[in-house]
Amino acid sequence: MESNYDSNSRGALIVLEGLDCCGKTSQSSRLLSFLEGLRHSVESWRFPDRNTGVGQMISSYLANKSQLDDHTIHLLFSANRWEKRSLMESKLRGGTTLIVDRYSYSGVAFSSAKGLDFGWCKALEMGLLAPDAVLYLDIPPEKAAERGGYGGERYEQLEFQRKVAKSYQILRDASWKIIDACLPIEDVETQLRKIALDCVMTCQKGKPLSQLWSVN
Ligand code: NYM
Ligand code: MG
Repeated sequence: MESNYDSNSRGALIVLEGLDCCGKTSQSSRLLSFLEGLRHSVESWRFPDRNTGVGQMISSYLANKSQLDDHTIHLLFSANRWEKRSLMESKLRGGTTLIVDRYSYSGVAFSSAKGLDFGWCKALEMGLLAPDAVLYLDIPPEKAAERGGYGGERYEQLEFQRKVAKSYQILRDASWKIIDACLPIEDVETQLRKIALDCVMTCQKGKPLSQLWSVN
């Protein structure tokens, strides 16, 4: 019996990554409106998810209201993704596309920029769902700093962001889509729309879910 229904049909996991102030958050919401406008089932997520208990500990650390050992905060960031894993999987399998502002790559890039072992940071992410697309909004750290949006949170300093940019370069693989984030906001948006739509269509047709750290 032939059927048009493909059990692998699902929503797409689309991740936006980049330095602080690269424009991820505004692009995520633009992308959300675009896909909603096309009547796709879509949600916008972000990590850290500050709404959970773990997320509140992270938020307080980022606001310099609490001090934590570097490994400990790394574990919390990772736990914050693990606690959302099953919901993420059910949303995707249910056909909802997720646009996710930061994911495991931020975890590895920021913590390894502090000097934590790269392999150790990556290991904790093993088994989380692998994105169908990683969109990296590429901006020189100096340009991001000029945007003046650093909100006084921990990590939002030029010297540190330079290190994070280097870590992202090590993490990057051929599947990442690198977008020049210095372009006008509408041009960045146009590029993201195209990549995201392709990705949504591919997943709708049927694509098995995979896990980190597989290469797409
Ligand atoms: N961050 C984010 C990490 O250090 N590790 C992680 O796993 C994640 C998801 O949190 N400077 C850092 C990057 C940001 C900060 O994120 C808060 P945002 O997107 O600026 O609210
Ligand atoms: Mg920030």
